[in-house]
Amino acid sequence: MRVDVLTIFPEMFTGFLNTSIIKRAREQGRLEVNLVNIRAYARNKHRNVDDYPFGGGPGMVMQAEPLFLAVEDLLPGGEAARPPVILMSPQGEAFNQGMAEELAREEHLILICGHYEGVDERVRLALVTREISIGDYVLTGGELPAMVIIDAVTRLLPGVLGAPEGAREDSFAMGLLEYPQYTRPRSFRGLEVPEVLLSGNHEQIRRWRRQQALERTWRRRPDLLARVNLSPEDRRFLEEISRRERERTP
Ligand code: 4HQ
Repeated sequence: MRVDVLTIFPEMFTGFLNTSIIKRAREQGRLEVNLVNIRAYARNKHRNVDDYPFGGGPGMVMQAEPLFLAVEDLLPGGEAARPPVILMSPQGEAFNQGMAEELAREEHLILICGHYEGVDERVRLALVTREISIGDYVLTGGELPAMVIIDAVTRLLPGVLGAPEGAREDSFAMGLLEYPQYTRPRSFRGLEVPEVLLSGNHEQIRRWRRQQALERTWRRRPDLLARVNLSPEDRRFLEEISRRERERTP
């Protein structure tokens, strides 16, 4: 997959792109990230890419022209399918695992990192095909959101994670939160590893993990349960914990 990132701070990506799984995916040729400095497309000699808002008010607005020129430079018309042009914005659709899976099926993405009070509305109207938010809080720029998207998408690309189930078995792919994990030693400062995990009984371990994932999700993120495929055994278990809870707090 190729990802073009339009940014005024390309240096923010250096550590991210040269670390761990993202670095390896790039070395393996599974991910190619092309950092485009929006300032290279500024018209005035000061390389400004922002200006005052029409109508007045505080702050500055990112100009349309440098972003249009940058995207047009990336799409000289040769590419048959137009890649998604994604703007990072708190007004976008909330990013989730389903969107990461969808984006991971694309050959090419263009990510636009905004700054200042936002971007000229004509960028949204005529350039952007999708707006994505990584959460309900305000950041100084779209660079961290772009890295979040690249990270979540890259681990889903074929061959990037060692085991092929590695990416699919995890919590959000199953729709549930993760079960508790333990490693050596068996006893740490008086805290013991649950006996069942040492039992070697794989059917019991599977059931325990499923129940832990169900209970955690029920307690912390009950909203997620609505979209999970629950077996009759899962339903019986959830009935049981909710009955126990009702008895504990009448
Ligand atoms: N931004 N999810 C860029 C965000 C944001 C978010 C604020 C985007 C500043 C200029 N982007 N503008 N949350 O907070 O995507």
